[in-house]
Amino acid sequence: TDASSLAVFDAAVAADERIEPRDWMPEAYRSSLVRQMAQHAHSEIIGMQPEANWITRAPSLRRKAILMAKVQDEAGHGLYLYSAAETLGTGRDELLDKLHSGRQKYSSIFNYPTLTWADVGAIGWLVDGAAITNQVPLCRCSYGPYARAMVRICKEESFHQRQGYELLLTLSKGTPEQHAMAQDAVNRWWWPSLMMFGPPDDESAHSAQSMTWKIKRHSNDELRQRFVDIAVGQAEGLGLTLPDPELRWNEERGHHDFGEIDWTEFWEVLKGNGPCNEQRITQRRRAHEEGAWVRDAAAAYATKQQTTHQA
Ligand code: FAQ
Repeated sequence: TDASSLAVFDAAVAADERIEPRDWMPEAYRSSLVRQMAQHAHSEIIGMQPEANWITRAPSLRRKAILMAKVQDEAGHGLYLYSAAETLGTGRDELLDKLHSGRQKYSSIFNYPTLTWADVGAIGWLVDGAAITNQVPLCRCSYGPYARAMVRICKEESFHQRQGYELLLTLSKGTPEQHAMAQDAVNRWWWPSLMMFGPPDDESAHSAQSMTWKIKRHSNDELRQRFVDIAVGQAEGLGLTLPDPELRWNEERGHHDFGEIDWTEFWEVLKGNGPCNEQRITQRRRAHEEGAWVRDAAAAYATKQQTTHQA
């Protein structure tokens, strides 16, 4: 019966065991996981766009090769995550359709423009840094396929974060113009990076339930605080300033206090009114249409292989 299945499920979650695709699970657990994993997968593939804009303009062959590898990794992360979501019974076609028709979200961060080369560094340092802070605990997510995908993704994200830091450090120690460019990029990416962790806990619709199910292990505000605490020391190492006059160490809390996030801006970006929402989704739909022949060819090839092997 459902009651005894639920008891088995609850006991497994309580004992920190993994829920696997064939295990019984509450429908709401399944749909919330699909929601989060799909949003995560969409973020990876939409997230390729802001940086891909700089591949042809990278300042050296070395930088170009590194950036191409990073953007390809992001495509790979999208694929692991769509595959992990498929284990819950939702196909990639369906999820992509929801992205293209605006029924599923992707991270707010990718709706901001990459104005200069230094933005590639700021994305690596701050956006990948925020992504790792949020994703390391997801390696212990109760759903097995998502947790396992996250292990590999985190390793690659950590390389991405390093390359961003190293890029920014090079600019920061360069000419005064290069230093200014690095500082300007950090000024523009800092606050949007803090928004990646989601709304404040008291406005986070899914947090309580997701934490009970051990999909999420920490609240949005806890992870945001962790990220701020890490970033402060790294900014010092870079010789750059974080654009927040209220940022200071609070001895009593053992954490940094920081200024108020512009939540109006966050909700506007989620509603589709960020600086690049339109451009990102248009580009994504076009890429999907232009890739139709590849999907058709791959399907035709698979059918042909199957018939050849059967014969
Ligand atoms: N943007 O109740 P909560 C990357 C939505 S990293 C857009 O707190 P939840 C790597 C939320 O979906 C970025 N929407 O939600 C990379 C919900 O709406 P819904 C991707 C947001 O799920 C780097 C509503 O607000 N990482 O891609 C955002 O408990 C560089 C209420 O929020 C992940 O997705 C936002 N920032 O917590 C790639 C990590 N925040 O679904 C390329 C996995 C919230 O009801 C280049 N996801 N919303 O319509 C998570 O950890 C969680 O889903 C949170 C949100 C923490 C993002």
